[in-house]
Amino acid sequence: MTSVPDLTEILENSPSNWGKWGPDDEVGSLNYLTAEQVLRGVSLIKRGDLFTLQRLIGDPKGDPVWPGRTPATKEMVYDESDWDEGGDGPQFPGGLHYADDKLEAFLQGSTQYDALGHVWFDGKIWNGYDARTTIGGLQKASVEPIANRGVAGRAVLLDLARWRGVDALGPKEAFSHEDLQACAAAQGVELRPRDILLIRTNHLELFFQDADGFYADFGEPGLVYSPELVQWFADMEIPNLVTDTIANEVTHDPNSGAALVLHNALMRNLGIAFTEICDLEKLAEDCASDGRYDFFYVAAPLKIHSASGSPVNPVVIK
Ligand code: UVW
Repeated sequence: MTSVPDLTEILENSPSNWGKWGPDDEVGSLNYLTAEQVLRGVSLIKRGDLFTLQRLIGDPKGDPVWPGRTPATKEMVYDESDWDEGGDGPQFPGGLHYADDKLEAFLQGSTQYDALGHVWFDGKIWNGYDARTTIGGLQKASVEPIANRGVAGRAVLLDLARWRGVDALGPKEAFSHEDLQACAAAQGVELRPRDILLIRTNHLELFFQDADGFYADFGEPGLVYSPELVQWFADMEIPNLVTDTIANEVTHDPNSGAALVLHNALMRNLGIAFTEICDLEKLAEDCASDGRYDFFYVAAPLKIHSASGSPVNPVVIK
């Protein structure tokens, strides 16, 4: 069995943005999305059509989650049956009845923003904070500062599945930043510095067709690590990577065998925000029909204290 190098070795000379926005920074490359960038995004609103990118939580067809996580469960606390004879529905003057329900959910178990402190190696999270600050809840680089800040700017959809002429990318299919550039060129859209990148693979379609098969030899398609790719993301000052897969990158690096290398190279080291498990289908249909792949993107995860991620329903306006 060949041994897998550890992330320390793989990313030894990888670029880092630690300290770039000061010793207390917790939002990383989202700092690139200045007011000027927000207005650049807003200027792309031409028709006023909205696209929401969140997948349904509690989808009757199933919720795709990272292996080891479980889909959210929703439970009714009160419904009309609680006011049947013998029921324990609270009695209010005037006869009010109401529905209440609660959710038990992995914060990374649906469309979500990862906190920058979500992944690490070598005992350090984003900006060099000690990984022990994650114990009992993230004291540093939780999702809270991202939620307080919000995210908005020009975004570009890179429809990798359509560009490769397939309905959906298959397991472990890798692509590079050069593929992103070629896809953009084929779509007739320019990739500019500080763009939010949305990548469509439609891979989760395979989960909805056959969930057992999807998990049997789990390996998602996605971007694959190379020093050149990481440098390209750094040079382009990409603030946010948004995809329709569970983990935004090829699960195991086909070259080294290491898991989730880009979570570390892009999120931990460069501070790029990751948004995962999006539904890009309606947006992709629209882009294919009007030929316009750039638009305004806006999102804010939920404000959850010290959390490593949070559900979100990003909105695109064309
Ligand atoms: C893991 O970190 C395992 O996955 P994700 O980023 O998809 O939440």
